Amino acid sequence: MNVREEFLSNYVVHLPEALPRQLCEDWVAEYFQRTGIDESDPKSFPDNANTFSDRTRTIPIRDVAPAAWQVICELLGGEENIDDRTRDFANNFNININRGADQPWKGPAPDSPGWHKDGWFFRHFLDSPEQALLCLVIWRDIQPQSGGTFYAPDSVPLICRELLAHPEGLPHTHNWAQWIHDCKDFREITAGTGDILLLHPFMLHAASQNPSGRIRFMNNKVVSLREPMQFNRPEAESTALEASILQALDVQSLDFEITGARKRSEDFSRLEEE
Ligand SMILES: O=C(O)CCC(=O)C(=O)O
Repeated sequence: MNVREEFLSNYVVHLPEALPRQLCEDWVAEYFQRTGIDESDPKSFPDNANTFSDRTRTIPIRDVAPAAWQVICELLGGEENIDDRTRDFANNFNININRGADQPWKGPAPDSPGWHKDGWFFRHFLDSPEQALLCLVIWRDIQPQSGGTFYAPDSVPLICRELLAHPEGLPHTHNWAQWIHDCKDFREITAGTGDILLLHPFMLHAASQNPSGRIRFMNNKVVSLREPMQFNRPEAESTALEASILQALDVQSLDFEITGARKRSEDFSRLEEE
């Protein structure tokens, strides 16, 4: 199966060892050195332990993970389509030190807390360019029950239909999670050091508990398009992302027009007025 077919079948592509192991180990070691956190000593954990770390390093995806960059470009119809501001990896890790570690473990299910669609910095339309992929970068291996993100592949068609029904656009605070109750396919990410998972941008997902005693190091890297998607190109010219949305809506082509104004924060910060 090529990556386009894989994305169309699963709404996710898992790229093992896409980043060099040594780089991952160096960046994780630098985090421990910089923060003074000792994984074996909970007294060294900060108060808000499960949040983003500071960004001190940045590197172009093309240079550090060329094969992954090629796949990203392939799914989005070519490098020229990708917003220049979203072409780097950085070490502002999503840290999960011990989320919910004091509670009994519960696997992914409709009642897991925190299901959401990503994109707090823009108003959401079916063709929105701002969140074109959910790129999960795994800096250290994630075993089962160790903070791997939960996701629900069969949420994608439901979110496509919700967006199609709202050409006026929806705020990022919309109740996306209502659709999780119609999903049946619930998964938990497990991955190796340096793996990259490219999830469909409409995928409902949620943070999970991490009772493992091992810090989960991940980035959720937004990749944006320069221009809105188009759903009425000749079939062979649709990008894999566009084709996945047409497939999810069970149509060959779509004349989609937005009826409300696009809105975004230029610095990717949370849109407050929404
Ligand atoms: O920390 C996680 O596993 C989930 C992160 C997440 O949901 C997000 O960044 O949108």
